[in-house]
Amino acid sequence: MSQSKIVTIERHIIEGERAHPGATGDFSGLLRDLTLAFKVIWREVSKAGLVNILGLTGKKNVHGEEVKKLDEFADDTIYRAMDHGGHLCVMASEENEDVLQIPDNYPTGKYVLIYDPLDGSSNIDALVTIGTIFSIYRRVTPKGKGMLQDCLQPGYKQIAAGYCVYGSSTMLVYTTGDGTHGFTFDPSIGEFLLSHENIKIPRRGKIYSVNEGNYRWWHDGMKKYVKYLQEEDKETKRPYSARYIGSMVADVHRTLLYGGIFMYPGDTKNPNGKLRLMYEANPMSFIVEQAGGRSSNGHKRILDLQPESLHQRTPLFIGSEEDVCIAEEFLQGKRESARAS
Ligand code: AHM
Ligand code: MG
Repeated sequence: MSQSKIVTIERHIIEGERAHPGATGDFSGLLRDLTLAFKVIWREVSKAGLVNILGLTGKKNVHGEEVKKLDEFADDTIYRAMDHGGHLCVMASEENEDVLQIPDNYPTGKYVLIYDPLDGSSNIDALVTIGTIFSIYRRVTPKGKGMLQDCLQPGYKQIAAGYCVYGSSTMLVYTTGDGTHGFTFDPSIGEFLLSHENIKIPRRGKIYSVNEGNYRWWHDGMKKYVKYLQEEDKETKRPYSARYIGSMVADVHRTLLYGGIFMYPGDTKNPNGKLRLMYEANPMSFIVEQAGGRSSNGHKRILDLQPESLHQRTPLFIGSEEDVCIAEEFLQGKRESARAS
């Protein structure tokens, strides 16, 4: 008989909470509500090609980008799944300029939810893998409705983070600071089942992932690093392969499983790159660090950055410990080529 146990995400969360004496079950309730939202989003995403849901709404989000219907649907679904549970005091979504308040008629709780409802949305029409990303913090204000300061906490204060990738299979990956675990969705029973317990990212990979179309705007260190990855060296398994989906959640998911590095650097055109600290970089960094990987803006650990605004952007270098360390050496000008200077 197979020795592998069948564990749903709900059971995993409850057992994780049991390990913490004094836990009220509040946190399990929060994650359970979120899981329901992912199932609802999965249902819409998986029939995107069948129904007349694709196409632009004609509106622009706070970053000036066109919003697709599925983004709005996902944004709305998470808010509606989470506003009434009594677990949260405030939310913030990548699609909304300001924090999202809990309605007056519902109780408030001690947690803060920050989410990117549908990352990689420019790929929706091509049926490429996209995903939802989330971060959970404990509130810092004492009670009642939460405020901006509850959201603007550095990433190391996250108490949980995760993402749900809607791909050829759908998978939920999360951490509460006790390792990174993956659950594959079985649509026939409507459950996320433990499939990847305690994920460990390889110490070094052989894949790099970056939008090389931006090469002309890259800084010198970045250009030299990518050249280094393309040189031949048997010992370090170079040249690396290049893979870039253009959907961060999918690119980082692959990096987590296979190793290597995903990068969205700052450059002369966009000094802070494209990705958002609160919605994308912080949760992915917590997940990757919990799997033994590393994440940085080239100079500092992402999780140590003090956010100043909800939608601030940051350069991101994330993946295998050794790969990110070498990238940092190039970016900081401490290394120019294969040999350390
Ligand atoms: P989004 O949240 O609006 O989808 O934008 C973020 C996405 C990331 O998923 C992806 O890594 C990046 O944008 C791709 O950007 P680019 O097309 O500049 O390479
Ligand atoms: Mg995004």
